[in-house]
Amino acid sequence: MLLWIGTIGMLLGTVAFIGLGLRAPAGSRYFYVITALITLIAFLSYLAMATGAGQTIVGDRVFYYARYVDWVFTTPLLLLDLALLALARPGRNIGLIGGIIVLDIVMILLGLWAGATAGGGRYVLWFLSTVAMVALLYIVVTRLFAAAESQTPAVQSVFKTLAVLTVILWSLYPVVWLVGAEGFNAIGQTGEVAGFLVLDLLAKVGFGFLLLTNRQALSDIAGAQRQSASSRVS
Ligand code: RET
Repeated sequence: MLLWIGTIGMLLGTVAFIGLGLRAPAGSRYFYVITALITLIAFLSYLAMATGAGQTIVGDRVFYYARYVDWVFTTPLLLLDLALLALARPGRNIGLIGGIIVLDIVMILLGLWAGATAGGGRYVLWFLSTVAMVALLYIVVTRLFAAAESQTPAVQSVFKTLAVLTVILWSLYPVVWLVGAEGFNAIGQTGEVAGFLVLDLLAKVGFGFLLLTNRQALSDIAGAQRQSASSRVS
């Protein structure tokens, strides 16, 4: 039931983002494509889990590995949205963007490995994954916040809202993991599914709405890019 709510929520998000994208401010359509892709991937992952696929038995619990397939693609795309908002010249910051994304993929893969492990060693892997998360959120808060200072007020404001939302929501994932079935099992399998459901809907659909309904910020970015492209030509 909860997994079906996730499936429908992600589908509605995808349809809404595509609809908004049809009326996107000129030159900003890529934000709509990236964000709709995030909810589309999550829709497929929730559909797999709701229909009984994407799961296996580890020890005495069900392990939904489909989540990690979703996250390994969608978390880099969320970070890409943030980086493209903060950085006036993303092309000149490939190292920074790549570094954040590599840390993110390491975080998800260590989490997948932790979840697939039955013994106590999974807590070591959980810890290493959390270290990667703290490092990547630290870079977002320092480097991307500093870079965003040179953007227009509308872009700065939406970037700050989304970055704070990201830091808060992402920090709760390892907590749900730890109290859920993968960890100490204090809230049980259902509690864990519910916890990740709320976080996934806020971090993907909530995030997407805040970003894609902010037409002023998106047209500022598209305008600035047109200007820097024409100044390079002349
Ligand atoms: C795991 C467990 C191991 C420790 C850590 C985790 C972090 C997961 C995160 C997931 C974010 C997912 C999002 C999905 C879609 O919106 C793998 C749970 C640190 C941060 C944002």
